[in-house]
Amino acid sequence: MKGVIEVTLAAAALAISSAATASVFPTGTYIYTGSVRNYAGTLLSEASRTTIQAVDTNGNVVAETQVVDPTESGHNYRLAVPLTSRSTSTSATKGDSLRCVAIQDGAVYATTFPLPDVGDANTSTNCDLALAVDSDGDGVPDEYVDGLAAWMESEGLDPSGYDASADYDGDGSSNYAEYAAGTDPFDENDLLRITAFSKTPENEGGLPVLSFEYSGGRIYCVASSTNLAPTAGWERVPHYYEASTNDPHSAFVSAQDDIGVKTLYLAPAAKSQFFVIRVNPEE
Ligand SMILES: [Ca+2]
Ligand SMILES: [Ca+2]
Ligand SMILES: [Ca+2]
Repeated sequence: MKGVIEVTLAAAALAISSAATASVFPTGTYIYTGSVRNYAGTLLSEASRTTIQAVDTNGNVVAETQVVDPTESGHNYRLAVPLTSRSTSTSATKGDSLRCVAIQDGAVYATTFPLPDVGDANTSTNCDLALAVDSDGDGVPDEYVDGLAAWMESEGLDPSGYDASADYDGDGSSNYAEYAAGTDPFDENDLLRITAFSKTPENEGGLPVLSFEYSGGRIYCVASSTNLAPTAGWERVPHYYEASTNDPHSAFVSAQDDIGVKTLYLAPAAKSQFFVIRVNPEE
């Protein structure tokens, strides 16, 4: 019997040691709740067969729920994100940036939504969502295209022939990219781009600094490459810093209806690097 007890203790010690090495432990949940409406403003019910997901900046689905019949307060979804001491592919941690993806009968809605940053464990936040319909599956909502009709006519284009892959103003940013970035597809001076680039003095770290104009309700990240060859691999820069703080951020999430110029400080990873700015990254 003594031998059996010793084996059991050894196994328990091993389990504790491997958990300590991984350093990930559950800390609770963070709840997003609110109303999901269609583009016309109608509250969705369980019959809509709509799934709401919380997706992290690496594209991992960390939580998922079904839209239900609205409660008296008008809430029809409740998304519980599992929290752990640090983020994993199936959990988040306080301060993480997540976005919401909506799926109806297997079809992904055209619009994704930045969710408010993950807050304290076992608290909740309200987040109302308005879904857009994309009948032709090109990633651009019908309602957005409808809103362009008058402009297209004035440009001599057939409003029924909107082409997401075309570049109506010839600024190098496709119509889809202009929709995603919230820029004007008929203004060649309006597109998502780095508008200023410099380095801090060497005695302040020699950090690359870039600025860009942002639109509301979007997630932005930076990717870098050591060369500009067509085969260049663009790797997402894992963190940036705000001018006033040393806190690392993995993505910049703009508030709904906000626009402005954002300046990011980056940690250099190579002697020579090229940078691009990306909006609503899938990964
Ligand atoms: Ca479309
Ligand atoms: Ca364009
Ligand atoms: Ca443009």
